Amino acid sequence: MKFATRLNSFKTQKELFFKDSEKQSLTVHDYILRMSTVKGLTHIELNYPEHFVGTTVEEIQNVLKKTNLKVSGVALRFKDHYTFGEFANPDESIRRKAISETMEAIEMCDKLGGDVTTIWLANDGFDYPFQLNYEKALDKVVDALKQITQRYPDSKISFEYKPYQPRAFSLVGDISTTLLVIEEVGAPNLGVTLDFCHMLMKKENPAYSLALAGRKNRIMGFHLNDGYNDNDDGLMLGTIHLLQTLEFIYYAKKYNYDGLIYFDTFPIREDPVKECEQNIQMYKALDAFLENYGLEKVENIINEENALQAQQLLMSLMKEQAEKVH
Ligand SMILES: [Mn+2]
Repeated sequence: MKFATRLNSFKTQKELFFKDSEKQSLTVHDYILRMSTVKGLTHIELNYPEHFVGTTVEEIQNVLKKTNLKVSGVALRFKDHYTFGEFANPDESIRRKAISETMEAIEMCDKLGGDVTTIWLANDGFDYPFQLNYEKALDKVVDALKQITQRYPDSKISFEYKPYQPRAFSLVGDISTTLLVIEEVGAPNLGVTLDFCHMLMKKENPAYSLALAGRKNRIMGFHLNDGYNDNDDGLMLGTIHLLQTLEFIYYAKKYNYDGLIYFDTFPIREDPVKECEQNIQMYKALDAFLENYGLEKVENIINEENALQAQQLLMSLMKEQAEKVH
């Protein structure tokens, strides 16, 4: 299994890892070295352009050589000029800048040996009724994605949807709209990244969203975490929605997902190294439970369409863990 997590999580709790004298001048390289102390972490994901400011691809490669970590991919972080949108920005020059920044990110991803470039359009959306021409905006997003996917047909490009924040409504904010856009773009190298908190925010059942993406053969990335539904809380895996997390992992196995498992969590008061290790442990424990229980047995339960039996799965999980303790 391939596990990655957020580099920016490793900027907190500095005193646990860095010396006082180092704290003033920390760079992406220092954070990568800190990430390399996480047991079980195999990959890192870098934000573009954020993590490439003041460094080069060669320097990042040199730091990675000192560790056992590889680059999983690059994620777009549109900042500064993009308050009014990225691919649907009303100003054509800013829109073009968003498209060219995405292309640069894909090239960086390829140079670093990454697998997937992830696009999250933070600002393409609206806050008020009568504020946006929906069809025109969607046309612009589809057109941008067509340009990008056609220019890099051998690179995997994934769309991460989020229903709101920072906008009141995202233009592409749920699984169905994402799959609609992907179908309109019509490129085989475009897929979807499923973020657990984003799905909860939209009141989607995460495993159902995964099944829909799987039905269209568009699963490209997972961002796992947990939260209290209406906010992008970025809590530890399985802490709030344990059974839905178990169901999500079951469907990941059913669709033979072998891509990256990225923990999009925000440890602020926790040691980020231990927090990440615990996310990996949790994923592996839930995965191992499903293996031991038997995927066929789980499928039989699903086919029974019986809620009482489904609840027994949770009882079995608790029992197995309790037996391990004794
Ligand atoms: Mn995410």
